[in-house]
Amino acid sequence: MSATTSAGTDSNAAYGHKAFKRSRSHFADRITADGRDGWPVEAGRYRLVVSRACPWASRALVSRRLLGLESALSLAVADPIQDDRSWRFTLDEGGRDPVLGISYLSEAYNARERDYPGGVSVPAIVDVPSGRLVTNDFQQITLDFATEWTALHRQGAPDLYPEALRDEIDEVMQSIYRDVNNGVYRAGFAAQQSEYEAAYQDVFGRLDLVSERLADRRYLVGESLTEADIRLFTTLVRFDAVYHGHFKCNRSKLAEDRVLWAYARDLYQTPGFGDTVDFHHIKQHYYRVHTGINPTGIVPVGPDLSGWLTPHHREELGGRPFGDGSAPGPVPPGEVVPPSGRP
Ligand SMILES: N[C@@H](CCC(=O)N[C@@H](CS)C(=O)NCC(=O)O)C(=O)O
Repeated sequence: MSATTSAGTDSNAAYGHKAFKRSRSHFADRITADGRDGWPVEAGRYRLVVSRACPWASRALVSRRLLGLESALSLAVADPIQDDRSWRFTLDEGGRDPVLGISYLSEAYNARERDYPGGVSVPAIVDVPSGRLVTNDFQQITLDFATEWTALHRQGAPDLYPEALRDEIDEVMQSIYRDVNNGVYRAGFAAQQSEYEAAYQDVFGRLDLVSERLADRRYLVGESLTEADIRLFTTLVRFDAVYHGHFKCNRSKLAEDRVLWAYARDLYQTPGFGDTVDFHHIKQHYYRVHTGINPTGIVPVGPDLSGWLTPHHREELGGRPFGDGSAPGPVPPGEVVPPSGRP
């Protein structure tokens, strides 16, 4: 089996000498309460396809859990190792997603647009009755979960994108996206020394600022969890396992920054965050798929994950994790991350 990816967005830059550039999501239809793009919010109609390795897809996993959308929006988890046809359902019996009946996510892309030339990416939402991809717009999917899927939210779901705080949330997310979420990729896939060094400076310059911001406040914006925390978390949780080594973001480890490490552990231990994370999938994907930057495909044994479960003491800063709401219930039985992926 080939361990290289298809014309993927995350992996291509390392092979040419062009700067890493993230492509825009091609399918940007939105699933909304009023169905204006032809895709109304409807329980049981759509399937969320993720890889637990992927930080962009993991945003959707966290948000879906926090909002209690699990029974309304079913979940397909792809094998963390893509082959030359990209994401596939080899973790499922017979190598097929049991609901969509397909072996490769590309089949849903093709059902939507024949011979689509771009990369096949997760997260993706597929319309179950027609088998067609609806959206792979990772920036919009979670915002729509928070604001358009409200009729299907669980009782006690938090407001992850409160109107009064949107400007501040957007501003914080924008700089974190540029310098941190995507910054680690720019460092990891840099094809020139100068490009790598610039990205490295961006990553740690921003993390230092974020660490200062979080020194005396529990969450990034306001006093409760928001979309901004979800987006920072999905990068922080991967930091020591893959970005520090594989992407050469190695000035320091997350675990060496007192504030960020406590913040990340606080979120990890909050229901809806850590229970979506599979460290095994994360390491397998990055180290085995990106053969341009790790040609041997050897997956490191470390780091020791036991620290993730240690006390963080962030509750002393106050804050109300779920605002007026409450924590989500247990993970649905079929979605529990196996012990191999947990600390
Ligand atoms: N949809 C977005 C972002 C999502 C994304 O990049 N996901 C990665 C996984 S982390 C992916 O599926 N990449 C496809 C590939 O590398 O083949 C894009 O097109 O840039």
